[in-house]
Amino acid sequence: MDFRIRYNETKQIVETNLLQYIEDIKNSRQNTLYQAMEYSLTAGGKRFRPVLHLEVIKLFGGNILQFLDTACALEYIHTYSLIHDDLPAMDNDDYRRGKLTNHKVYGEDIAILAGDALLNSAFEILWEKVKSKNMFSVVKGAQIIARNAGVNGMIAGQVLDIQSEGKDVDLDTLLYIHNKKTGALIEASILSAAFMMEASEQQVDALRQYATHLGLAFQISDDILDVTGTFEDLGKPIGSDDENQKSTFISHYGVEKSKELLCLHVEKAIASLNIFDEAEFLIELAKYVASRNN
Ligand code: GRG
Repeated sequence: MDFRIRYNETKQIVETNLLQYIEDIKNSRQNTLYQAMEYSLTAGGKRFRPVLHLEVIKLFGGNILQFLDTACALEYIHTYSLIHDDLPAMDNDDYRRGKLTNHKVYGEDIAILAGDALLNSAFEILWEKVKSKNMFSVVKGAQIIARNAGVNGMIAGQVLDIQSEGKDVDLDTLLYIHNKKTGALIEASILSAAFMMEASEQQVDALRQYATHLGLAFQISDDILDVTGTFEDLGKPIGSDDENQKSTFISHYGVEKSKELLCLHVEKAIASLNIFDEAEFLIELAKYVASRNN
């Protein structure tokens, strides 16, 4: 298995299908909203969460073409969170993925609404799946996405992240912020697939462990890249965490110790998969998180 080729193939399938759920508003009265949603949906990005979701579907022998809806819903939620995170009221960023941020192109009002619309569209997609499949496993999969994106998940992490700016937070708080802000949607991408494929309790527990360590590794690498990366690779200016006085693994541990922690979480993520016979891609994905440059 060539990891890169397989990743890019799955990513390509996601990208081909990403816009179909909002085609009905293209060239309608809501064309501006469509353009703003399309702008951020097609601005690039690794498609890490939908790829992860579809790879867990494959782990259980599922047909990924039947789960493109959930995969795209996850990318919609991720894209909404980035648009809102970039707003002047939050991180006030001008660039993302090498392009101007949504509000810089469409204005703050439309950017807020484009984010809202992406979140709502994600749940329209999920409700459509729940309705058409009428299966408890699909309800459980959709529920974990709602829960982990919500008040005890990504939004909770974002709130505490904002409230911690400029403060010297303790390690517990740092871990809480990052498990929620970044980890929750990564966990939802994995566990929604596991639930929909009717994984056993033991398999769900193993994947939950994997998700926790993968999420932390992803965040630590993000913090490291904010210090050691380049504008060309990241598509945004480096040093923004420091500028926004964010609590990060770098502010807490420094670069070298953060790199050690990153390796530790990648190792633990991989070890969590030992009950599966065919988890090679997920193992490679964890290693990729440690070596990524964007
Ligand atoms: C606005 C409710 C709300 C939440 C925002 C996503 C987020 C929460 C904040 C973004 C801040 C940030 C840099 C978090 C670190 C991890 C992260 C989510 C990075 C961006 O995700 P990638 O690397 O982005 O998957 P691409 O561009 O590849 O899609």
